[in-house]
Amino acid sequence: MLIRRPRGWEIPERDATPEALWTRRRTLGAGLGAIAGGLLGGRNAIAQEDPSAGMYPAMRNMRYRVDREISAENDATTFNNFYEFGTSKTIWRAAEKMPIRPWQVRIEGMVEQPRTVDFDDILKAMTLEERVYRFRCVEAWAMTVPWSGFSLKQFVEWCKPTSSAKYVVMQTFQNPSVATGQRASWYPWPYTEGLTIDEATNELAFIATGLYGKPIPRQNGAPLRLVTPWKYGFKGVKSIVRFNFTDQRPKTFWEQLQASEYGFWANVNPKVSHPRWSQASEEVVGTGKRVPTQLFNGYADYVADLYTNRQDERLWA
Ligand SMILES: Nc1nc2c(c(=O)[nH]1)N[C@H]1C(S)=C(S)[C@@H](COP(=O)(O)O)O[C@H]1N2
Ligand SMILES: [Mo]
Repeated sequence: MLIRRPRGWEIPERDATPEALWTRRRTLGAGLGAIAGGLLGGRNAIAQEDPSAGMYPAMRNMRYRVDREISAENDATTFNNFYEFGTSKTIWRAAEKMPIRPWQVRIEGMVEQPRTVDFDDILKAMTLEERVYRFRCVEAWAMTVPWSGFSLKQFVEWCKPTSSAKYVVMQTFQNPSVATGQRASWYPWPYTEGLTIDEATNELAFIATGLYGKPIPRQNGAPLRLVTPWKYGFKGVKSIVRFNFTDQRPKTFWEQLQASEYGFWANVNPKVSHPRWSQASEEVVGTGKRVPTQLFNGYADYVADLYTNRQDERLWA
């Protein structure tokens, strides 16, 4: 018997997080932000200096719906993973030291013309939108995050890779004088991640430059970071300075550290346990609740086809 399950983008309006709730929160957030900025300066003053601030909020793309509430902004911006600034989850203050302008991005390898471009020129060339995505860390916690930015597909096409390119490798900046975590020489800095060109041009792959309707904070990977919602969070390399198009599969940061636990593909699968814990359920940060984990983090309709010819590989972290 064939049971037809609605695809993600066919879920009726009533099942998605109500738009009104989000709009109200955003207005409220902006009001509070302005007050805090006036009274306290500090974090908000930094946000206001950002030359891209006027580009947000971007219009939300309603094709991507999530049937749970958007996480509190404070959770998403104070509970982070960014080893360049320390191995704890509270690195947001340390990350404030990271300079994010000027920010040059190198596009190189198998492309028609290698070049170095200014981040703000990339922003101007791309179509900005907002997407609410499920977000699942390999450590079995999860959030629901409104990212703003552009599709990686649009960016890849703009880079003009040649037909020999099979992967796009992305790397974080290297600057141990501000990123003190990089003084720990046993880590394979700079943080390196990669996708196949097929994955990078899947409609879900996204470069986030904003968060909660504002430029993305440093602790979340300013000024640009990868978001691949069907994969574990460690694929989402932050503060990218290099896109290298190549025919060689890269050895990623976590794969170099512990290949038996963190692989190249890192697709979310509740049935395949991490060697040290189960992936069957996840804790939704801020709710105190555990919920069942979904195959490809709920995005199988969009991405399962990418892997039909790769069944002999270790697709699940
Ligand atoms: N450069 C860099 N990128 C990184 C990491 C990191 O330590 N360094 N941590 C990864 C991990 S394990 C996760 S879960 C996400 C966390 O993103 P968030 O802080 O926005 O929640 O970033 C990923 N990207
Ligand atoms: Mo993670």
